[in-house]
Formats: sequence, structure tokens, C-alpha cells
Amino acid sequence: MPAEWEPHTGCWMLWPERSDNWRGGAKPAQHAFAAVAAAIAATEPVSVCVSPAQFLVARALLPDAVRLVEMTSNDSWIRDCGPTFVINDHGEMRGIDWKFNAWGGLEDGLYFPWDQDDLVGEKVIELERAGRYAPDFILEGGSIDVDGEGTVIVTEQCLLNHDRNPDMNREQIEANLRDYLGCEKVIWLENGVYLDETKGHTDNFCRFVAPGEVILTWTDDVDDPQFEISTAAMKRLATATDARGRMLKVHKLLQPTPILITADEAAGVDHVEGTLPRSEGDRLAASYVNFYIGNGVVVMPAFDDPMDGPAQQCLAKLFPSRRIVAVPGREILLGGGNVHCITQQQPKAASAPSSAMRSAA
Ligand code: KQY
Repeated sequence: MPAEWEPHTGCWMLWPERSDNWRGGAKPAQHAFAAVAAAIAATEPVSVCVSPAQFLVARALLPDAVRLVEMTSNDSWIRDCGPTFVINDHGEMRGIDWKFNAWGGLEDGLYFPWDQDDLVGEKVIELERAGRYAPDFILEGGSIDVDGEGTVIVTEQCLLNHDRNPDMNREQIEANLRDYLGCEKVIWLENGVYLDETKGHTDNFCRFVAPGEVILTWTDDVDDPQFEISTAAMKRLATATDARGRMLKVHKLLQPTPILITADEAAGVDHVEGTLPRSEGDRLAASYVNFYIGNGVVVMPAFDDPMDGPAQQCLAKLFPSRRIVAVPGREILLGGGNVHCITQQQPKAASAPSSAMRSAA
């Protein structure tokens, strides 16, 4: 799997719609998604998958350059239910169509059903006429982060959670990551961001920003539960080596002031049995680490918080050849994720696709 900073042929997104996750009939979220799509579309092609009912609404809110594709889904987290694109040994792009169970299945998943989300990976791969790998393995794209040189970061909280692949042990899970992502080294952190409803996705917590360099969400407030989580990760990262044997340089990215759901925001969500309740005062898993690295931009969430500026400056130093675009992140956060969770990059293949690709293993 190439690193996200390697060249893309494009980016995929899904259009938000369900009113039991997104307040105000998903209207505010749609504007936020449109801002993300527009920022990314400035430097690479963007495709947004949308239900037939929302096609014209999305068309009206998205820039003309964004391609709309009609597709059914249960929600809009394509990082997690979409394909993970990889490049094989012949330089051809393939899609991994992981199994998806809405972050925990019937026991503690975030909604039911998730059958249409589970088909998104296959449908996108079809549209791209790419070869498809379909492992019998539950994984969300937000739970992995790679350096493109054989290293992947994951958390135990997520990948060893009994609600994902309960019959597999750590070694079997590592074997799947090695086989499908082409990784030689798995770096295991313990937990992800405090109260993250994905149960520990690393894309909200700790990510590669260059070979041998990671960024970690951080707080200096010892009374914040995030302090202990980030400190524990720092300890592991301090002794970890990557697939090439390098020690890691860790960049701390200070989190925003804790963000709580307001009464108004909670009241705007349709409360439906079987979905995660959104209640006034609940803390959200806000993190600036949830950014998207596009061909010429880094799109980061902003929260109208004093820490927005320092976060933007930190990313500007780490990605000097890209423009750092801050987009309003609160509405996406209210749905349970952020910019990275709603996007999926498609890496550039090293060779032209051949007709044999679709049937090849
Ligand atoms: O953060 C993500 N990768 C997705 C969060 C899903 C939240 C569903 N309500």
C-alpha cells in the first residue's frame, strides 16, 4: 500500500444523508463534505458517491469538477467501508475489499444494517475496472496507516477488539496485514483517541507524515484522559523501529480544547433505536490528525478553536510542498469522524491497467 503522500489518480467520498447520525437532516454535514471535496478537487479528481434521492442536492452543492456517481450506502465513511487501494508487484492498482461490520457488528456496531456499506468497496473497484482482493477479514481503512515502505501502524484497541475478528489472534491479524498491504512490520499502539466511537482508529490518533516520521495527537493536560493514552503511545513509539530498521521521529500535534455536543446539536439528530445516541455534553473525539494528504494540499479539520492555527502551522512545516487547507470540521466530528474518515485516496498505478487485471488474483 503506497503512503498517502504518494501521487493519487483521485479521491473517493460518500454523500451524508442519514438523519439519525447527522443533525438537521444532514444539511450542515453536506456543506462540510462539499468544502472537503472542493479543497481536494483543487489538486486531484474527486468522485462522490450519492444515493438517487440526493443526486441533485449533491450536484447543487458540489463544484462542477467533482464527479457524482450514483451509489447506495448506509452512511458516508468511505475510509472505512470503501476499498483500500494497493499497487502490486507489476505496478498495477488493485482494490482490497475488506469485510465491514459497522465498527463492531451486532454486538456493538454503530448501526444496523451495514450491508450496503459493505458493498461500497466492491462497487468502487468495479467502477475502476481494477482487480479485487476479497479477504475474509474485517478491517476499516481508518484503522491502519502505512509509510509506503513496509510499515503499518494499528491499535490493539481496534484490531484486537473481539468485535472485529474474534477468531483471530495477533499473529493471524498481522499475517493478513502483511499479505494484503504488503507490510513487513506492524507497529502496535494500545489505544486511540479518548472516546473515539471507532474504538481506536489510528487515523484519528497517530499517522505517518514521512518515512520514519509520525504525528501523534497530544495534550499537556495531565487531567485529561487523553494524556495517559498519548503518553503510552509515545513510550511505544520511542522504542519502535520501522520496516527499514529506522527509529521513529514523533511530532506531537496538540489537540483542540475538548469539544462537547451542545443541546442544539443533540436535538437536531433523529434518535433511532440501534444507533449511537448523541447527547448534550458528550465529548467528541476531536483531533487534527484526521487530515487528508492530497496531491497538492493537506486538508485538515478546524474547530474554531485557538489550537487551529498552531495545528495548521505544524502541518505546514511537515508538508512544505503542499498548501494546508483548513475546513470546518465540527459538523463531520458530530457524525463521529473527520476529514480522513470521509475520504479514500486512489494511488497512481506505476503501469497502465491491462485487461487481464480483473480476473487476476
Ligand atoms: O471515524 C471514522 N472513521 C468513522 C466514524 C463512524 C461514525 C459513525 N457514526
